[in-house]
Amino acid sequence: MTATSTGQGAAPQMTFTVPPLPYAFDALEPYIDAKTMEIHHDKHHGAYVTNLNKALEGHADLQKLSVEELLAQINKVPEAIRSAVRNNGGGHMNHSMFWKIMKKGGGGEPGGEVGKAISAAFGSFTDFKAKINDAGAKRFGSGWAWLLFRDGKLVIESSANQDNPIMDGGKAFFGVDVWEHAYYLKYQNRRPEYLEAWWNTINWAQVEENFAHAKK
Ligand code: MN3
Repeated sequence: MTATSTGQGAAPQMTFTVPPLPYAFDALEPYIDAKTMEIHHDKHHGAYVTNLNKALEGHADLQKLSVEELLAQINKVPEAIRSAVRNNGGGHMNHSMFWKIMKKGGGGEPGGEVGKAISAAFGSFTDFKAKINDAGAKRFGSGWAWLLFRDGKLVIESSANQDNPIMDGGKAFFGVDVWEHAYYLKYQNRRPEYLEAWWNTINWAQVEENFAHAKK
């Protein structure tokens, strides 16, 4: 792919960047190993951002949009770059949320408004957890399991590849990556074991914040 020069006097180009991981690579040990975090953040997320920026080269109108705006109107993106924007933009948006909802010493049960909303929608935290694990385990191939608002209701869904519920009107604020790259080094084919361990990393304060934002 050839790089496009913007030339002198052109408006500054918006390019997407990988947000720094808000903790050390080994912060989520023993649940998620340091090597997985390093490759996942630097290489996988890095590649999504590089490829998203490449896809948008020469599309000044699209470069002005946030990744959320791009994906919410993915069907209006020119067909020639639509798949690239969908996959790499989705990858960028999904992982940007994923890093933030984990932390060192996370886990436990959610309190606050999100805790109440989860119990009201799914019966109990235990039931909710089982439903997310089930959605993640049953997603064939690569994808994500999500907690989202759809038509004003709190629901659990899974999506393929890097699709995000925003692509068809959902507002996801919590989710888990079930691509093999998220767990294979430590868990190999044991996706349910990874999912079970992952709950010990959750940053519920961040999820509460995401929930308040998504609810609006
Ligand atoms: Mn991933």
